[in-house]
Amino acid sequence: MANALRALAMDAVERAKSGHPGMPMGMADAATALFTRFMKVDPSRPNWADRDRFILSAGHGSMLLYAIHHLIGYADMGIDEIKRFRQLGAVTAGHPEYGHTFGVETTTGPLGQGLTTAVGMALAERMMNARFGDDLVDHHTYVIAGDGCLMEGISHEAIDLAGHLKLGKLIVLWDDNGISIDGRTTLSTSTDQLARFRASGWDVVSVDGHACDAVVDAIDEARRSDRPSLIACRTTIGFGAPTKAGTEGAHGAPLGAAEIEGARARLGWSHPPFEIPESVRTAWRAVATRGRAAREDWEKRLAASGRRAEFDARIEGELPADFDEKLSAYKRELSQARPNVASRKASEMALGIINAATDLTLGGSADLTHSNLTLTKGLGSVAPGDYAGRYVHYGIREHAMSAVMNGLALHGGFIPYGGTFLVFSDYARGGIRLSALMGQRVVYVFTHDSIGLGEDGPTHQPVEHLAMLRATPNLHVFRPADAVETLEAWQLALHAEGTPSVLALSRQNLPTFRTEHREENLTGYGAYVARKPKRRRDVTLLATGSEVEIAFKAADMLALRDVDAAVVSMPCWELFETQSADYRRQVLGTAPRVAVEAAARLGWDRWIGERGRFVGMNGFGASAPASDLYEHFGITPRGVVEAVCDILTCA
Ligand SMILES: Cc1ncc(C[n+]2csc(CCOP(=O)(O)OP(=O)(O)O)c2C)c(N)n1
Ligand SMILES: [Mg+2]
Repeated sequence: MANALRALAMDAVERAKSGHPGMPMGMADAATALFTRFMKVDPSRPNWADRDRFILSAGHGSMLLYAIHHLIGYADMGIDEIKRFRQLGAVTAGHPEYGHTFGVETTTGPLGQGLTTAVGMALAERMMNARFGDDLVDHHTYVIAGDGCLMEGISHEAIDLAGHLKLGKLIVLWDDNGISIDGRTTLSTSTDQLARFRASGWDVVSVDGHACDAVVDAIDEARRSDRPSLIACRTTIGFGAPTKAGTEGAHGAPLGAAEIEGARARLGWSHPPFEIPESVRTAWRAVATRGRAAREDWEKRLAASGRRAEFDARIEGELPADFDEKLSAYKRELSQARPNVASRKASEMALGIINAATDLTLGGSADLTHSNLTLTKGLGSVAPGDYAGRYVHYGIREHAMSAVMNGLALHGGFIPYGGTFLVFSDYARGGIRLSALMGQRVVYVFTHDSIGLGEDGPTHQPVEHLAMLRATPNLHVFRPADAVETLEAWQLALHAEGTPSVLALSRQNLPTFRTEHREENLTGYGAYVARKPKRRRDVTLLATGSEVEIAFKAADMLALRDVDAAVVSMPCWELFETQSADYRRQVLGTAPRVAVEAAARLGWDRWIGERGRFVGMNGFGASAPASDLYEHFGITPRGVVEAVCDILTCA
C-alpha cells in the first residue's frame, strides 16, 4: 500500500517535470500506518464536522496527500488529476490549497504554518468539545511536518502554545530524514528536537519511520496521552530510489527515468505508471468504508442530541438573526453620545455589544490585551485543560496567533479575532497572507496604528504597514475615524465570510463626527463624503482614521480663505474599489485632491491623481508625544492647507 503512494508520487512528478518525490516516498510507510489504522475521514463527505484533521505541513510533499486521496476515493481525485499534477486548473496544485481540493484542510507550503494552523484546529476541537461534549466532538488533528517546519521560528511559538494548552489530541509525525534542500540538516542545525518538544510539555518518541508497526504503536500511545505528541519518524528521503535516496537530490526534482526504473525494481513494484492493482485499491478503500461508518454513527448521535440546529449554525458560523439590530441600536446611541475616544477604545465598546450578541466570537491578543482592548467582560480565558472560555492569551507570538486563528476559523465553530500593534503585523504577516488566500473570516485588531502612538518611537510606529496590508489581495483593511465607523467596520468584518479583515485603530482620542444616525453602514461604501462643500467643491480632502479630524479642521481653515473643501473619509479602500464607477466619481469629485494619512504614500496616488498632493510620512517616525510628532512631520491642518494652496490659489 505504501509502495502505491511512492509510485504515484514519483510518476506524477516525472510526468509534470517538476515537484517533490522525496518526501512522499520517505513518509509513505508512516502515512499508510496513520491512514489505514487511525484516520477518521469520509471521502464522500469531506467536510463532515467530526472528522479527523490531517495537515500536510510539509506542503511540498503534496503528492503524498493526492496519492492518498486518490486511493481512498475522493470524488475530485481521479487518476487523470494525478496525471495532471501541477497543471493549470488541476486539483493537484503544486502545494495543497484549501478550497481547491476536497479534503485539503488548510493551504500549506510556507513551512511551519501548517503545524501552527493545526494547533488552532486542535484548540477548536477542544473548545467545541467543551461546548457540545464527546458525543458530538471528538476528533484528532494529525500533522506531517518536515525538518523545515521544525526549523522555522513559528514552530517554536506553536509548540510552546500547544504544550501549554495541553492539546492532547494533536499528534505530529516528524519526517526525520536529516535532509533539506541544501543537503544534510547538520549544515544548519544541531538541535535535539525531542528535547525541545519535551521542554514544551509534549510527549515524544522516536521510531523507525519505515516500520509500520512501530508507527502504529507510537500513534496508539500518543492517542492515549493528554499532552500533544511528537513522533519522530526516522526515514530515508526518496526511499527506494537507488542512487538518490537519502540525498537532497530526491527533494525537489523528478528522479529521472533510470532512477525510477531502479526504484521500481528495489521496491518490487512492477506495475506501469498510474496503474494500481485492484487488491491494493481495495485495501485502501477500507479507510473510506471505516470513515463512512463513523460518520453515519456520528450523524445518528447528532440527530438524537436535540442540539442539531444549534450545532449546525455554530459550525456554519451563522450570526444570530437579531445581531444587526443590536448593533444598529448601539450605533444610534453612539451618534447621540458622541464619545471622544480612541478607536481602540471604540473597538472595545463595540466588542462589548458584539460579544454579548453572539458567542461565535473568540477573542485574543499577543500579550497586549490591555493595549489592544480586545477583552470584554465575561469572556473567560482559555486555559490548559479548560476550554470553556472565549479569550485566548496567545502570548508574545504574533506569527502563531495569525496561523492559529486560521486553524480556528477553518475548523469551524468560531470567528477568531486577535490583537497586536499594527507595526507587528510584520510578524503576523505569514498567517495574514494565508487568511486572505484561504478566504477565512479572521479579524486582526491592530492598534497603535501610526506615529500617534507617540513616545514608544519609530520601532513601534507603523509607516509602511497599511500599504503592505492594502497590497494583499482579499483583505479588507479598515482604518475607522470615529466610534461609529469603528462599529461599522466590526459589523462588516464579522459579515465578511470569505475575507479576513484588519482594523487599524488609534491609541489617541478621536471625536465622533458621525453625529447623525444612519441605518446604512457608510463604512461599507469604503469611502464617502463626510463633509459636503458649502457651495462648490474647490478641493477634496481624503483621509482615514485619526487624520479625518485633521481634514475637517483643514476644511474649516480653508473656508476662511474662501476655499470650499469636501472631506472624504476612506475607511476601507478595498470596499471603495468595489463600488460603481459613478459612485466613486461622485465621492472623489473632479476638483484637485489632497490626501492625509500618517503613513507611507504608496497607494495614495491612485486616489489623488497627477494633480494631487499627499500629506503623510516620508520616513520613519520618532520618539515624542504624539502631538509633537504630528507637528514635527507636518501632518496638521496647516500642513493640509499649505498643500491645498500649493495647487489652488488661496485668498
Ligand atoms: C517558509 C518557507 N521557506 C522556504 C521554503 C522553501 N522550501 C521548500 S521545502 C524546503 C526544505 C524543507 O526541508 P524538509 O522539511 O526537511 O523537507 P524534505 O527535504 O525532507 O522533503 C524549503 C527550504 C518554504 N516552502 N517555506
Ligand atoms: Mg527533511
